[in-house]
Amino acid sequence: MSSPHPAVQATTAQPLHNIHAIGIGRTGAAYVEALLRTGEIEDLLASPGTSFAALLIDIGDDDIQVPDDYARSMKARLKSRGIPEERFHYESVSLPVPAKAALGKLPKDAPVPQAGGHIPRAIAKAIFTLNSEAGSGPLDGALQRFADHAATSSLAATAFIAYGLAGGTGSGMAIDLARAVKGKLPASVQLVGVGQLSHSGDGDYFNSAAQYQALDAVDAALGASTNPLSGFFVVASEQSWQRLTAYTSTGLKEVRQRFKQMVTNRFVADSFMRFAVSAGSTHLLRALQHGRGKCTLFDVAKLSHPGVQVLPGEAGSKWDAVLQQWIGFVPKYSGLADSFKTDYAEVHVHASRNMQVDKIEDALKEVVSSHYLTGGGSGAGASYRSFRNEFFDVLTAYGNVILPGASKSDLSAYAASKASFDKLGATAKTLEMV
Ligand SMILES: Nc1nc2c(ncn2[C@@H]2O[C@H](COP(=O)(O)OP(=O)(O)OP(=O)(O)O)[C@@H](O)[C@H]2O)c(=O)[nH]1
Ligand SMILES: [Mg+2]
Repeated sequence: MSSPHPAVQATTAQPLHNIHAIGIGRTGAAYVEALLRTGEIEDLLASPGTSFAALLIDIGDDDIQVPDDYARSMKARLKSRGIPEERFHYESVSLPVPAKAALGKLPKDAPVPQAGGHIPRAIAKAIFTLNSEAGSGPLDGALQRFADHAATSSLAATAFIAYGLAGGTGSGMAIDLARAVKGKLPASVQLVGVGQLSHSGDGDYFNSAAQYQALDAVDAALGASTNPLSGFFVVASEQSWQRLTAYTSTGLKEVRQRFKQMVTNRFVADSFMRFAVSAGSTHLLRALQHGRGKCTLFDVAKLSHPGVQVLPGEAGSKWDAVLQQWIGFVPKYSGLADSFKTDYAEVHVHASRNMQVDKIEDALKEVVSSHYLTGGGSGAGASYRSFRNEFFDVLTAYGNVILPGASKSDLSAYAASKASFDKLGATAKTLEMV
């Protein structure tokens, strides 16, 4: 699927910008997969001098196989379009869980987890260290090859490190990995973190203890003198989950739940990466300039889902009412505490041409400004920008709401995740605490 949105093709109007990505764990894999699957990167690689490096790291290989397939077919597509294959580098690394003795100092009663299940953060971190020995560790080699490929292009670039904040594998490794790869990347490549928040359909992962520690680790890294990150996007998935699951109750419960999880996470990851590469990454670079060393909230506010609440062919007035209703839900599901205020907001609306895009833009501006901008949007220096894109699916509308300047305590998930952490016993706490 490739977006018909014309700005994507407008690569001659602005300097080219390369995008690279390292995904860790299941969520990280979805972000890398988004770049391999949606076609925008492929179009970018048609220009001489560009490059794209992708690296996937996980413990176990359950969540690596599908992106591996997409990488193989992307290589084939590049070949069929006559695009030099050497512009694209892809590698996936599946790490084993070693014997307990190899994992360093752990509490005596700590169970050794199974690859494929949740790996506590401390164990993920230990596995990272074990495989990162300079010159010989498999991760050290993979990071070096990733960086070497990024260095084959002299264009400015952004390399993402993407992962799920609520998991253990990605969140336990991400910051150490950021430091390790930063030391290998050329100065022309900035490193940017992307951490996805859990949502209320996530079962045990929802506001997990790991998420509390993960947010602490991001906060600490951004504040450190050795901060390797030029920005950090916290991606909120709750509204996409709510929009898919509200009013849908057919199907077998187990199957339905897994399917909805997959659809939500793919939608959110695709939306983020579509934003990151759009308009030659000029939107991404502008948003990062407003980051001010804090987190930038990226809320994928889904407003409609095909065939839910409104059916194809139903009157436009019904569409309008549903879109307005879900715009009103933005503050409820954004993941930001009510007290959060910032001086800049930008919103990217994606809707089909038969929806009333003006009305969507106006309502989003009203809701986002009044809730989050200093002085309700009229404060000194407060600014709001809106962009519209035509979406290929005529029954889907969503807005990416981008709000920079958030600290961990501005995220409602922080206190909720801390409450999960506080409930753990001493051993479990030690295992998530790094
Ligand atoms: N159920 C489900 N959840 C997903 C999927 N893709 C991403 N997630 C999200 O994954 C988050 C948990 O983090 P993971 O990415 O699974 O964690 P991990 O880095 O693999 O770490 P582990 O806990 O060790 O497996 C949850 O908040 C989910 O929303 C998916 O396809 N299915
Ligand atoms: Mg995992």
